[in-house]
Amino acid sequence: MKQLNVLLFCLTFLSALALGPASFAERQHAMAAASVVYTLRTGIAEGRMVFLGSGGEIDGKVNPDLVFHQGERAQINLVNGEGAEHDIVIEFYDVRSNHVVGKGASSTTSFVADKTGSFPYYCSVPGHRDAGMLGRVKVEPGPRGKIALIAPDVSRDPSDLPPPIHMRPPRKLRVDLTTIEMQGRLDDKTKYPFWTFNGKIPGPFIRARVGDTLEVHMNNAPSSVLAHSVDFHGAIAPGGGAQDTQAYPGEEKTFTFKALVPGLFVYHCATPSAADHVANGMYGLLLIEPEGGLPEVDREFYVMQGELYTTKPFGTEGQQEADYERLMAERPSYFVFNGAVGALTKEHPLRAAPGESVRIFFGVGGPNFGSSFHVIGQIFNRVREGAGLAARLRDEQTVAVPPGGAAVFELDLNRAGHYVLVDHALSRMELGLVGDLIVEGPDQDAQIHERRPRR
Ligand SMILES: [Cu+2]
Repeated sequence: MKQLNVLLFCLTFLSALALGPASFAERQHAMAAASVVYTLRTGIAEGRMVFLGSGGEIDGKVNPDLVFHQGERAQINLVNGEGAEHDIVIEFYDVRSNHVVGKGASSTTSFVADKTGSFPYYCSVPGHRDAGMLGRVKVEPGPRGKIALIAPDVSRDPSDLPPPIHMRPPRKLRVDLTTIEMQGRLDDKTKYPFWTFNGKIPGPFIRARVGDTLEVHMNNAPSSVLAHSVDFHGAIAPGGGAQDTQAYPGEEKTFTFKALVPGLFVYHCATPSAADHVANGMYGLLLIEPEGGLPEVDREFYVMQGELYTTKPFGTEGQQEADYERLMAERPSYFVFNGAVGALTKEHPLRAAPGESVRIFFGVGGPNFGSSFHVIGQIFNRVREGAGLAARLRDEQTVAVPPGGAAVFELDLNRAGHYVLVDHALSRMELGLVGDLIVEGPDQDAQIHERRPRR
């Protein structure tokens, strides 16, 4: 999973040029063009304590060779797979990671691979190197070749949500969530190692009514590297269920809660670092309908916004990887609706007909940036948020939705045309954040510029 990365340090390079003549070595360093990421998991194999490769070419290999090309920025993620204390050391490069203490703990270390050769990496906890935790870093001369790109669509179709509940007594509902780490299409020619609920972003739209009891089955796929969990903002319980649902790869956890408060609520993975899990795609919406449901509309849609932090700039083709430093600095490289660039334009635009009323369940996964949600060419006739999802706002142009927040937007469509979903912080359009609402058919002349009855 964590494999090839090429990150241009343009600014460093430009500033190196601006500073005038520098030594060849300094310029080489400034031009250190590339970042390559490997993930190692500690474990036991053939009765020995070892590092196990995780993802990509090294997946499942014992003490794999970590191959870099000269000048690449090397990043090694270490995940504690069995619980003993470990670290990773590469003496030649003076690299020492933080110790990972306890199962599931992780650390990241990086260096510039500027000298070619073969160098040992090992665990420096006394006895562990001799017990088997020893491998090799290989730094090869010359640039790395291009990689093939085939990755599935991870974006959820915004029309993929359950129908309204209407009138029925409260009952018990079973909710199945499976956490899946997978390569997916981030852009036309770019893939990314997403973490998902049920293989799509956002996760499944969960629909209940007030008074229902939700029995959540949280399965962490056996192919996962990390622990995952789920925190329901609509569950009034410690952590929203996050403590009860922490699941290691291959485990199932259950958590039951009663839907006490009607509203539209975000759910998300809450395994540390939660920001990392959310940025990688682990969020979704839970609707708890008030008794009797919401007023009927012609169409409903499900849209969520999030941002990604990648090792290479927006628009780079090939393999992208998560950049933890950018995440901590809150410097996103992509903003997306429903998980990927083009999710709501090329892949799954919203479609409706003139004369129809549409409802958009809109939430922000984030993890760090809210949305100034706006539809170009439309005014929100009704906006529902807070107490009982009453239409608190009417005829609004732009509405702020914070990270971990959600609101219901209703539009009465009269005129055919192409309308555009945006965050009105419009720079984000250039970083992938745009969706299409395509209204096709004859205009409803009688309705144009007329009000529908108040709901
Ligand atoms: Cu997670």
